Amino acid sequence: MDRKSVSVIMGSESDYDTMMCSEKILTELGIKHETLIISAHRTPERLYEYAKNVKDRGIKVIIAGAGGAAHLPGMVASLTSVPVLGVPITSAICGIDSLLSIVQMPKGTPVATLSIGKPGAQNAAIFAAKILAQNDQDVENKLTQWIERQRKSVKLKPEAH
Ligand code: RP5
Repeated sequence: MDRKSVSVIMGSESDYDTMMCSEKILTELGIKHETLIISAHRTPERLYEYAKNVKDRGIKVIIAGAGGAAHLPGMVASLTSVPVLGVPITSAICGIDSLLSIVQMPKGTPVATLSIGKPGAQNAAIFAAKILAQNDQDVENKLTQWIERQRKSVKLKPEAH
């Protein structure tokens, strides 16, 4: 499939160090994706245009990273039926603000919220792959192989023993 199926968005270029962890896993799984900076409070028009068109462009899952007040994932989710996976970016208060902001969406506009920082960005990509795998055998196969490699990488004992 040539079309990009996952959109990775973030509120600032400063989020990219975290969000590149999503990109890395999507690439490993052969999932075509795009990466964009969309600030909910600095570029609201860009946010609106993006969210209104994202489904028509064939995007199946959105991974949205944001820090601080972190309203990007929720705002995008309010404008599209494409599922949004939120990644709280580490902030001045360790990302607790970002986590609570994203996870505490009021009823009616859900954002599936991952853990803070790079582990969350990685898991968001794996979760996106699991969603896509429901209708894509190639993604299912690559994901199964990826999980198997992860399983094999865990040693039984620490190196020193
Ligand atoms: C949020 O504010 C971004 O998602 C970022 O995590 C945070 C800080 O942005 P910068 O001041 O680094 O641009 O909008």
